[in-house]
Amino acid sequence: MKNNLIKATLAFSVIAFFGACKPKTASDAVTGNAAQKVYVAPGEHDEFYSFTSGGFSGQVSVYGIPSGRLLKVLPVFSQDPETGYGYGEDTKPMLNTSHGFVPWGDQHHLAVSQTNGEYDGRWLFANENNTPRVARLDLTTFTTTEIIEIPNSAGNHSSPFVTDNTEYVVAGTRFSVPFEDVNGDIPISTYAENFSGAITFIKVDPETGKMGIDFQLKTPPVNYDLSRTGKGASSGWFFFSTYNTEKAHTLLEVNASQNDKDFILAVNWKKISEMVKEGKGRKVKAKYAHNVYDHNSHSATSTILDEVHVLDIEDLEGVAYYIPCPKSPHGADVDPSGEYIVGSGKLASLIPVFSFSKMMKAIEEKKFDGDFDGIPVLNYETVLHGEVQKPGLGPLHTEFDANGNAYTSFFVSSEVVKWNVKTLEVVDRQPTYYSTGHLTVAGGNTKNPYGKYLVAWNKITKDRYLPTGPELAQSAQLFDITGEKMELLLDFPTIGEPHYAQIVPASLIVDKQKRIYDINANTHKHVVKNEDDTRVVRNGNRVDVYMTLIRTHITPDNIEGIRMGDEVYFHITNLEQDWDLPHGFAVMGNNNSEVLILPGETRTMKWVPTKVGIIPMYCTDFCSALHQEMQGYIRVSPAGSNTPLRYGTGDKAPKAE
Ligand code: K7E
Ligand code: CUA
Repeated sequence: MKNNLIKATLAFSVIAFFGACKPKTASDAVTGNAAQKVYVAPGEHDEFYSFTSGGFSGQVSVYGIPSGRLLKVLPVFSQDPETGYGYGEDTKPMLNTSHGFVPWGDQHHLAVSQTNGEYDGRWLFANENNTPRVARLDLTTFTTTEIIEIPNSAGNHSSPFVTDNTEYVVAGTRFSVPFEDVNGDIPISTYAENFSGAITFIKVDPETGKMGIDFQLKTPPVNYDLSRTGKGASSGWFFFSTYNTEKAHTLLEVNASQNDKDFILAVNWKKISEMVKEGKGRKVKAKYAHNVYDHNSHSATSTILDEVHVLDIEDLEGVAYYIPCPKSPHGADVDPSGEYIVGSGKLASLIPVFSFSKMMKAIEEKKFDGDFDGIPVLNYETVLHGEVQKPGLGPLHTEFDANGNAYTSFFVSSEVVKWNVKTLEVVDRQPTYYSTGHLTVAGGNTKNPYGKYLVAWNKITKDRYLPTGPELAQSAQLFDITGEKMELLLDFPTIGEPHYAQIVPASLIVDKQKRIYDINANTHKHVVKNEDDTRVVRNGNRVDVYMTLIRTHITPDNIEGIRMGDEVYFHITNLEQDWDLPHGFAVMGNNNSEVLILPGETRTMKWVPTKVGIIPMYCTDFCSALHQEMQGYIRVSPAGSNTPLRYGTGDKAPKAE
């Protein structure tokens, strides 16, 4: 890596010295017109959105491509003080789980909804590893509108991946665990007998996008890493990479790396979904949360469900097969035609490419090498299209362009390698800085990739940016892939640790953008649609403040009669009906966060006074020239005092008695 860096620096000085001519070592340098290719002039828009996972930040960030400009961080699985997501009373239910309120998540993979194997730009699905969940974001508002928990699962890593018409979103478990209907208070060493894997199929309503678990496959206790849906010829199938076929429960780095080959599990989901319709399977008790946000009531609800439909995979005939795949495969990726399935063994020194038609033939002719826990194992050679020889070290993920090329990321040898899917020849390789995890080609997992750009999402940054103490921002690297050789254009830092991303043409999304919420459609339980209806209501020690915000005052902005021991709920409606005019709201000492209220929205913030006296409140979002005037006071009296409840703004503000 050091060498690469020195070469790159040298090459760069060569360019600087001789102008824009392409140096001999162009393979690891930036060419003269790179800046032009990523320059999006002020006021111009990027051609693509990149929805990028935030890893341990739990959020999703949105970048413009090719500029690499950060457009927004979307709160999904973690509380967000910038918007109040997960802090305010109306969004808190989004983070409810069977474990109670979980304010953080580990977000790795994203999937844009598809129609006919292409992005349709309607929804974005996001996984959460730690407390297994799948979220759906609405791309008209760029907000999280639904989160469903995955029971019988732990470490929801092989997720979320969608079928070619978004019939299903899948969620494969990383850890095998005992199912919830068996007593889990058992020795860990009984892993092989008592633990199970789970692959969950979440049905998506084609109109509303609403999710519900249709069925779960109970499988042998292996770890599921990643997956891809079939398309074209292989439409109706799903491919899951597995590791730990050794069934180890300790020191996996050694014990789960014993077998020469693990598996890619091929599953005919279409057939299984028909079996479910015909009544196959059984109900299993399992607790999981289903959280839904409503854009009219501007509120979320959380429901705890208690049952899932389970099918034991070994009981199913003719729908599941194992493809042997060398050395703990990470990615399992399907090319645009649907014919080729690429396995990426983390410890392998070659890339096996499997043929779907050969697989179907082998199944027909029953060419099996025995079985693994009751599931037929296909013969490696029989289903192999071929191997990419000496591609690099530590292949992780592969995406595709529209011209028959594949692009694979290499963590250990720190590079991106382009190879031809049919001939399996390496076409080009470019170093990355450093240790790439995922890579994303625009539309690279669809039937018709857009190609043009590739982004390598790197795990290690080292010296790419100005140092920022012991922790550095992760680096993303943008390549132009329109030519035979890939060309490095740009580095840009990311939020959290990026894993996968989806790069989507802006044209699929921009026209559907919502600009305001219609105040007339607001059905929030505590909405106030004009200032005359604002009020403060006491009920025992609960005080409800029905409040409005409009440029540039708060109604009511003077409130008296709050007492120590009260619980105060501010229900705040933003009366604006113009684009880009949020107001924010905060009270001194409020121990949650501000709430950001968009035009036409209502938000509820809870506040418990902590001392007697005068407490200021104000608008936190710079909304007009007189934003700084958008403020008010709350008078807090001792517990049991008889200060009357009085409130108002301007003429209506309480006067001295
Ligand atoms: Cu980062 Cu997809 Cu969780 Cu590979 S995974 S890098
Ligand atoms: Cu409203 Cu600042």
